[in-house]
Amino acid sequence: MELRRISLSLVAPFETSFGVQTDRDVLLLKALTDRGEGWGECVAGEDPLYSPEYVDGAQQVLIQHLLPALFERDLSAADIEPILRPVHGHHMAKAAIEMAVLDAELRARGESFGKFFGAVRDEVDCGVSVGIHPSIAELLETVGAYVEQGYRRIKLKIRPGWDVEPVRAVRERFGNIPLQVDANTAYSLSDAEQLAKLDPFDLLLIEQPLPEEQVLAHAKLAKRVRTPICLDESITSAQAAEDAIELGACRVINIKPGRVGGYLEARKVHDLCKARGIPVWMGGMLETGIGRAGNVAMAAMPNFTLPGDTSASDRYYRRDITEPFVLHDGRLKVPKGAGLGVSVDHEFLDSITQWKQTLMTAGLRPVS
Ligand code: NPG
Repeated sequence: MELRRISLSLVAPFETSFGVQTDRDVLLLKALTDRGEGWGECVAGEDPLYSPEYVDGAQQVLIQHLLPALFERDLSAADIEPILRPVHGHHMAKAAIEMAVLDAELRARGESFGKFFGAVRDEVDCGVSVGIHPSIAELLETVGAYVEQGYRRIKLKIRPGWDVEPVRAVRERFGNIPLQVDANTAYSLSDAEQLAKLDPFDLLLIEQPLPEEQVLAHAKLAKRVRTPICLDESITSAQAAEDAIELGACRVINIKPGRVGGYLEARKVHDLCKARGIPVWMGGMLETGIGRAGNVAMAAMPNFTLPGDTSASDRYYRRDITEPFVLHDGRLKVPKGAGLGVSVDHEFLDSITQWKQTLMTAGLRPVS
């Protein structure tokens, strides 16, 4: 397995209730197998602000705990989660391994991620996530540009002090566009009255208003607001999804493969939600073209009925490490080639690589 850290600047700062991001420090994995190579992207951020995981920790746990359990075994992607189960948590690190092995496996047998997931569409509807802005005027300018580009849904990041006014302003300016908000856990149940002030704006959903462990509080909040509640951070597995649905904590679920430990668990969340009549949509974690390729493929599954945070490459990066995903009529094409179906621009990748290490079998001998 080759591990690599790359640095990419975002085209614009992205502010959420948990901080401002201007750059991405991405950990990539390349599985080197006897049947070919495969790529994985770890979505852990630089700091543990979205969830407990962060990229330095992911790198450490991969090298010290996860990869040693896997070497010198004849592995299929489906074997990885059971083998790694004794290590608690670290879903984003585990997901990156599974993704790299799945990519190698599918490339070797000439099957695309889309085909593997049972994609029912060639293209997926795309939304865009709009950060907190310094002023309403600047927010309207950003939203206007995305609407112009054809995005099929706008998501506004909110936090206490930046919620009803930006939503009102966007509704007044852009009318009836599909609109939703994301609080990234910034509220408490005592804010129910404030959150109910969003009800008149006909939002598709309010995403993760309360802290991730407060699933019951979400069920209580759901009785006090009309807008459907969607969970993101709280849904760490198919079991967590089942429990949240049973409790009445959410009517919609955001699926992020990294958050649940990989694409195979994400597929279970999709299937469970489909059986329970809960629509899902694909989240985004500012992925490069590698992560985006997998996410776009999964978003072509039948129960992904709402536009995802699967935006075009140029919403994130001036230059991506794969061929760019380009928006056509508010949609991205599902890659058709084997595995992830994208190719990595090695020259560019090497130019932005900050650190690289190859770990081989037998005691994790680093090879430089
Ligand atoms: O388009 O990839 C994207 C970004 C979508 O808002 C987005 N992601 O809370 O869902 C989120 C947020 C995020 C980004 C979370 C980076 C964690 C890391």
